[in-house]
Amino acid sequence: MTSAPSTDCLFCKIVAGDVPADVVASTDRVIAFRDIDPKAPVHVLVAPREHHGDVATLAAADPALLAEVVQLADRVAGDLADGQFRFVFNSGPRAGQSVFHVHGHVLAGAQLGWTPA
Ligand code: DGP
Repeated sequence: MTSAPSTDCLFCKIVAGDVPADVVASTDRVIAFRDIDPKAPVHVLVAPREHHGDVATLAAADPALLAEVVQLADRVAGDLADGQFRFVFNSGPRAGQSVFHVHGHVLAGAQLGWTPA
């Protein structure tokens, strides 16, 4: 998938500031904002500013950028919770992906269950 900004992409619009979001942390290349429909006391989405469709595509195109995404997730979990967190990438509609701009879900702030299916 392309890394060009997509006019149809919700998260490209959040990166551009065209759609409001509660941004909790950011770097030159990565942004972290609260999920609109939280599933845990801390539920933050961490995404590269560049458009890549899913995590495997990002890993192939720019592994250093994927590492930056993980590093910002760790920082968010330390800043907003106790540093312990689950980091989930849904990849494909059957796995639950609904926004096709790669993002990891930081879930933290509680004892988490393990019932994905
Ligand atoms: P996924 O289903 O893994 O692609 O995750 C997409 C997440 O994006 C989902 O948990 C809900 C969240 N989301 C959808 N629309 C918006 C929005 O406009 N703002 C924010 N902050 N989150 C959104």
